[in-house]
Amino acid sequence: MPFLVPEQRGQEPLVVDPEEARRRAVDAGLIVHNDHPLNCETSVTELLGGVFMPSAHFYVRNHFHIPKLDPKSFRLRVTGLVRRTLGLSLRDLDNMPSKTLLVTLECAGNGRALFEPPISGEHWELGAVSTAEWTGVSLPLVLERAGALEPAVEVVFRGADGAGGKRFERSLPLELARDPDVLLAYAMNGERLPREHGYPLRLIVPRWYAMASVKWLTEIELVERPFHGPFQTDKYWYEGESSAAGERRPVALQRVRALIAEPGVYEQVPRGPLAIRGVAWSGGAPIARVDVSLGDEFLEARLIGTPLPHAWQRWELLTRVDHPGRVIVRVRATDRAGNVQPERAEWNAQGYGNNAMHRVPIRVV
Ligand SMILES: Nc1nc2c(c(=O)[nH]1)N[C@H]1C(S)=C(S)[C@@H](COP(=O)(O)O)O[C@H]1N2
Ligand SMILES: [Mo]
Repeated sequence: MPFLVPEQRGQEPLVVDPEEARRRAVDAGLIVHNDHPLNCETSVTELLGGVFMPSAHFYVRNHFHIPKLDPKSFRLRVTGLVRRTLGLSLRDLDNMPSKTLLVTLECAGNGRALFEPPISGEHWELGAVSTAEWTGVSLPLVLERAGALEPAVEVVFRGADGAGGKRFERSLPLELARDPDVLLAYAMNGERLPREHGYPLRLIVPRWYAMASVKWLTEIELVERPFHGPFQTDKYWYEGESSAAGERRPVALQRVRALIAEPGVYEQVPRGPLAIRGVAWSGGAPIARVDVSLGDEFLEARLIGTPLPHAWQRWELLTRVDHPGRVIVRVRATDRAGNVQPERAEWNAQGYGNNAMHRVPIRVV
């Protein structure tokens, strides 16, 4: 697929120079899977910075080139079944009450590379997940201002990115769009959104897999029928599972999951005290417990800090290893709704929701 250089104008949006975007990702130490469009993940050992991930280290998942939107002419259009059609400038949004939330985004394909038999699609290992502090306007405020009309059942969110007549667009049922924690975010970690992450405006849908969090958001349309765009109808379904007998289920909330950030894969650790640390999250409910095993039995890890409703939970286990040799460290998270991470996630044809227990082999010396 040919890409547009920034100077080209026409039907397709202006785009960020892909080479420049790739260089920025490489310089930040991201693992690049694809540069046209840019797709890159964080190394798992880096997930354990502070509570949030510096924006330059946050994974990037794009389906098209990065559109280059002009902040001066930018308008968020709110159309369809509304009493008043709106065209909100960035200043209009800045002048509305703002809300800041820590939210973990995870790509539904995170862990796809670990499914057996292998699945085509972006080969994410485990770093297509991160947490940031997002600031913006609560979506219901804008919906109220526009005034939803009675027959509306869904809200469609359109991104400015696309190619060949296809755009990235997804919908949410109107009741979900009325959740005050769904944000029209213009800032990430206290600064304007980087271009990669949706500048100047993106949706943030807490606790959902991140395909719902539409970047470069330029239009919101209220519609009276379920929406059927390709990113809604063809992609983001659990299908081909042996247990589901031909049924398919839409990908929605993030499944419960923990990752071990420390020690790293094949790390050599000296005999004696050993600290095992990582993060855990679930779209279903806050994390209730994290258990770690170095053999057969599981030991309960300590949860660090206050649990946040939409962001990952850091955890640690301080233990000992006294015998030299290979050890497999495994971790299993449980959320307060009782969802427990499985040993293996069920294979599905598009490779989504792989929340299998994370296993990290190490060597005790
Ligand atoms: N407009 C637009 N929004 C998008 C996408 C996209 O390609 N275009 N990708 C989605 C997917 S699949 C993911 S996982 C997240 C990634 O967000 P990030 O790149 O800020 O990490 O954005 C979502 N929003
Ligand atoms: Mo994704």
